[in-house]
Amino acid sequence: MELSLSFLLTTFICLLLFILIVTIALMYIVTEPYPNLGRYESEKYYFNPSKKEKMKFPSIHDPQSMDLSIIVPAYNEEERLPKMITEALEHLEERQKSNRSFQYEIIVVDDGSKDKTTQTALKYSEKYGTDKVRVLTLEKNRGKGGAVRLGVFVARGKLLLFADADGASQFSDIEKLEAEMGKINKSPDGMAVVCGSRAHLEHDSIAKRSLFRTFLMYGFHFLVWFLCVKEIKDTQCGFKLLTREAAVLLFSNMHVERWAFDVDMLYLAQYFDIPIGEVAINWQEIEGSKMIPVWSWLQMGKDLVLIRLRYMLKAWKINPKPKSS
Ligand SMILES: Nc1nc2c(ncn2[C@@H]2O[C@H](COP(=O)(O)OP(=O)(O)O)[C@@H](O)[C@H]2O)c(=O)[nH]1
Ligand SMILES: *[C@@H]1O[C@H](CO)[C@@H](O)[C@H](O)[C@H]1NC(C)=O
Repeated sequence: MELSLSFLLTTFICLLLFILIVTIALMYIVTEPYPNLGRYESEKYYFNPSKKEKMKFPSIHDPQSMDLSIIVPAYNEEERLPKMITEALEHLEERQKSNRSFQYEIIVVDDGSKDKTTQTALKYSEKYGTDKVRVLTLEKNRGKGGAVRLGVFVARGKLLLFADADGASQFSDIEKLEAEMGKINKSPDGMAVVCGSRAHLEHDSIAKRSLFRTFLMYGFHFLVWFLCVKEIKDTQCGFKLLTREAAVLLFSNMHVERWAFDVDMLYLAQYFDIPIGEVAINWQEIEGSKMIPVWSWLQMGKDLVLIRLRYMLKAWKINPKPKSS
């Protein structure tokens, strides 16, 4: 009796170990160790509507040639983009008026939209010139992370901000992010990340949300904290500022192109000991979010586990010196 029990137990443990080893082996076999940083040929150009010609984008590996690049990932955003971009342009133009040497650009990345996002954005290229507004139209939908990455790779700024097209954040809050950046960016290689944060609004949103959504929210926060990112309360806010050096390193190594890309990026920032700041910003819930709650929460949970596992097992490799392509 005793013998058979211990035998059963041993068999069970062996079986578990076997399954674990097979899973890890499979993960190694099916996982690409480095992210695919390739682009289609057409994604290396932007269109100048005034001259009606295609122009080649510069590279993130070139030296910086202006102060600030705003990268706006946009997927089917013809409705929401105009308000966001107008608000941004107003703010940036105002700033340029008070300081002539301040130079900026906005890069709208159309993530393979089915609507007229590109045409909508090109109107601003025409009005403000392609030195200020450029449109990168992706051949296929990649997901927000993939869209931001390709925007980063053609940016000229010393600082890079990515901002959602829905205008949920108040654009002028960028100055809060820059102020924090000034405080934490002390290293000689100039690497730092500042995240806009909605953590201070959590109490209000709990009042408005169903119990179930609140539960999902806390579950997600716990998983992020437990598995991947300990320093930041709100990893998902679509308003983040990076130095050029940090952007090259992080976006060349980021493996996730869909929702969990923020977590991947911050996980890597922690790995490289890049200082991370978090600043409370104003936020408005905007109609038309494309998230399907339960399904995307499940997917994000799965992504978080996989991110941690793949980096831990070194199935995903990290390249500390991304070379110029
Ligand atoms: N849903 C979705 N958004 C994308 C995609 N690629 C880029 N985006 C942009 O990512 C930003 C956030 O999207 P949204 O659906 O508003 O997400 P939420 O604000 O987190 O609810 C917007 O600027 C989108 O246009 C994509 O493949 N799917
Ligand atoms: C004006 O902008 C330039 C470039 O961003 C900056 O170096 C300079 O400090 C600014 N001057 C003032 C007075 O803010």
